Amino acid sequence: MERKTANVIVIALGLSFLFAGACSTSPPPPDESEIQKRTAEALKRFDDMKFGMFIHWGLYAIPAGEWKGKYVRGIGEWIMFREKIPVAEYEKLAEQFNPVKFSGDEWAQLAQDAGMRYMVITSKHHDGFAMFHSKASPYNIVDATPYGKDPMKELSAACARRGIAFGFYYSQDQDWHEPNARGNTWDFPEERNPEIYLRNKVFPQVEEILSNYGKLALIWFDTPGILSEAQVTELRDLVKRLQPDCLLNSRIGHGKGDYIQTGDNAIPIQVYTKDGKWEVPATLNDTWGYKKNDHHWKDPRDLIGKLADIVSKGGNYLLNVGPTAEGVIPKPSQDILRTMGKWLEANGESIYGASPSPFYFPDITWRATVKPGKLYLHILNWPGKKFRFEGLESEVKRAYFLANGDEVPFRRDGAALIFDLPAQPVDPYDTVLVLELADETPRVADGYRAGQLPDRMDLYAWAARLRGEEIRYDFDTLSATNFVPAEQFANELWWYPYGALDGEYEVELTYACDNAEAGGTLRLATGGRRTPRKSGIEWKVSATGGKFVTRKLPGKITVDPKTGMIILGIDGEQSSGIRVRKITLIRQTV
Ligand code: H79
Repeated sequence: MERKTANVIVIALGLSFLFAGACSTSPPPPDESEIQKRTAEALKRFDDMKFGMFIHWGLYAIPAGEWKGKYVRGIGEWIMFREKIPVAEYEKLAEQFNPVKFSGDEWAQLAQDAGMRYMVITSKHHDGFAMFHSKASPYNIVDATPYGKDPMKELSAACARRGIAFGFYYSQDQDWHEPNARGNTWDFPEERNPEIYLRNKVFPQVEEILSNYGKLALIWFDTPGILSEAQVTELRDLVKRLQPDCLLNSRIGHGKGDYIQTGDNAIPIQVYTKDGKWEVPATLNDTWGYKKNDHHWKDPRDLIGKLADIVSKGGNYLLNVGPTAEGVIPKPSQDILRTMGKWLEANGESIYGASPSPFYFPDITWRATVKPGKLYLHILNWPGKKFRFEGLESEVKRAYFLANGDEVPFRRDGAALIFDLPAQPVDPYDTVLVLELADETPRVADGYRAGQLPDRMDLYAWAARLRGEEIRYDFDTLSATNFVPAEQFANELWWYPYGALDGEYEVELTYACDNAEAGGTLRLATGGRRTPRKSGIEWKVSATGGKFVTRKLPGKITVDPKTGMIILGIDGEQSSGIRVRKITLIRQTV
């Protein structure tokens, strides 16, 4: 089997050189101004979609987070890397891959039921295995598995029938199957010649995915690393020549993308519009590829709130499912997504095609989206029967709940509006209150506009990425808990400023701690994804008698516009029960 594969690779090598040669005689890419125009139009369509389905599906769904009887921590599709599984051994998984329960129609129907307007699926992840029929490499689902069919044909067609935009994820830089790509250090020598890998695999395969599956809304590249700017430019030109309307994400590298990805599961803390369109790739549990032991499903309340939060800040939400090796999307994922779809059925007007908030967000009570003449207030944490909303100067002609049309009484009190709300939310996840305005675009009072942050800023646990396998968020107490120490992947809160903060800050902590839980060390640090952490504040956690209190921490942290994240961790064997509701940053004026 290995010998056979090797032979086919040699033949494929020869063919693909011919193939690459053929490209140079095909028409040149459209001129740059035409590309820019088509890209701007595609971006507008993409911006309107707001919500998409990400699908991570590959050979890693077979081990499903377990290798040789042992549980493997971390994201499931990284199992080959984490366990340093030799190519020859990992390749054998293909012989078992037979997703007889796969139905492109069912997957596309689920996306439609969820209110998702686009879909992005792994055509090839870091493990190098093509989930489509590739002539460029025999290591693909048609030629190397007993299944022998190309599921991407069925899936792309099912999406097209439903008007769901379709795109492919393609790992262009890491490929653990190839000696000249980045990533596999356990099988192959250190020297790499990515040019060989690009000519023989990436360019031909990207040409295949652009040629055989209809119109692609986008190609989603990932983890840029060793490819040069010239190589990435060639990759971009290839895509734009074959499909000028196909968008490229920023993870193509070297600033050649058309729109930005935030970090995985990373939501900016405030409205973020200065760098153009962006998208948050996010998981429904703690993995992308299927893991049989990961039952840490996010609450629909969290996900619907995050959708409103992201759209309020100018982003799209790309939410992942990890189908099994049989081709089934796990039932909990399906249930969660259909719950989101129900909410969108009633409230989609406030999401699709909406513009971001003109206000900054002082807390987690509400978020805001905008359409001509309308302001949508997404009430995520019910404020009780009186809701005081500050900073809107435009005259409000009418206020009503989007889900049922019920009028909401209100009056003005200077710069504030006071709404009379029912005692209970209309929707348990996000009640949308529509304000019909006398103005086409809302006029916002000075001091309340997005980008005008006050000197005291709350960062709530809800708005942080929960990082680690044990940490949990609790809606009743609005707090994160279970800061269990872990050797790898510590349980932490990560906030992403994305340029919103700049300066030196003192910090207050709002938290609850029983006597028995006190004494551990709380760490507050800043860092980037590629830059080392800068230690900020260390503080011995004191007991609060179990009640929520706010305490000033000693020292300061420094955040500049380039700071990737603000990190809060608690070390201490006894500390897991501590509850963290928020930190408050107090800007120091020089
Ligand atoms: O496709 C998904 C991930 O597989 C991919 N991006 C999303 C969309 C991704 N590639 N790299 N990363 C995410 C960062 C991964 C870092 C880690 Fe690890 C991989 C942490 C644990 C496994 C590298 C290996 C650092 C520690 C071990």
